Amino acid sequence: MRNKTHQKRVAAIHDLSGFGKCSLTVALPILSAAGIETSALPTAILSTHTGGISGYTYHDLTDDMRPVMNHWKSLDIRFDAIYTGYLGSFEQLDIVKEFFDTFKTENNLILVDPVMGDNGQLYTNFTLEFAAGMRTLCQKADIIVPNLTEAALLLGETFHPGPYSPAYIENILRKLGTLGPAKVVLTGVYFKEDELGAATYDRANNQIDYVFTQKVPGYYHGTGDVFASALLAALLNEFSLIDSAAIAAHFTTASIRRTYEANTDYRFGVNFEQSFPDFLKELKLL
Ligand code: PXL
Repeated sequence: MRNKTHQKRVAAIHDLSGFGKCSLTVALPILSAAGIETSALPTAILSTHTGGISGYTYHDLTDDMRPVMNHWKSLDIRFDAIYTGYLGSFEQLDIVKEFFDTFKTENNLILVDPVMGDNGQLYTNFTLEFAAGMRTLCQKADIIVPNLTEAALLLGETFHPGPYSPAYIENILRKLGTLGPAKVVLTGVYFKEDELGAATYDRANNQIDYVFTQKVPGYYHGTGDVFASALLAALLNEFSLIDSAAIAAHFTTASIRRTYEANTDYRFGVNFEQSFPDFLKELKLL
């Protein structure tokens, strides 16, 4: 049963990229729309994200993160989930681990999106050394949401482009589960060229499920953040792992399709805002 009186609260630890929707400019509106209070701990402030746009400004906030954490602790703020994404420096991995140790309870959820790369490539500013550090952060998570590039980086394996076979995906899911998280949601999964989706793995009952949607041509920035934020919104609204992944996949695909049809620059992020009515209906909030 959903507790109607307790409003859930998330700590969102991501960068704030002013233009080019991703990270906090995606997480905040999506979680808020789903009725969830969201506190932001920015890891860096950029003029735009770093994907395909040159000349961006970058202000690292590593030195501010511990003071923010300590202030929140002094106020005895509790979180129903801690949601991490793009981290701006190696040292932030340690700070985020401290954040987990400080704010983890028996009932809350740590969701780590191990943002590092896509399409077989590391994002600008990321290294294989950082990937090894990210693996140690994933060990402390309840649920991780890598794409197939990030999964390969976490496992120290070579990235393979799709289409994939169920055996290949299931092997990756189980190996990611042995890193520590009880649940894994792997994105960028497809068995046929015209589909794209996600695979979910629940280590407790060894359950693997899939959700697929019709593939929209092109590659759009910030869609991993849209998916992970919508997934968390659904989980905190008490949907099951696979139902949450399906809700997130429908929301993300609808947002990509609208952006594709509007012929928007793929770097600017997707129009997820106009998918909110359908998203809220799927969440049974409308
Ligand atoms: O969406 C991932 C992401 C988040 N934040 C920043 C990025 C990227 C991907 O390139 O550059 C700053």
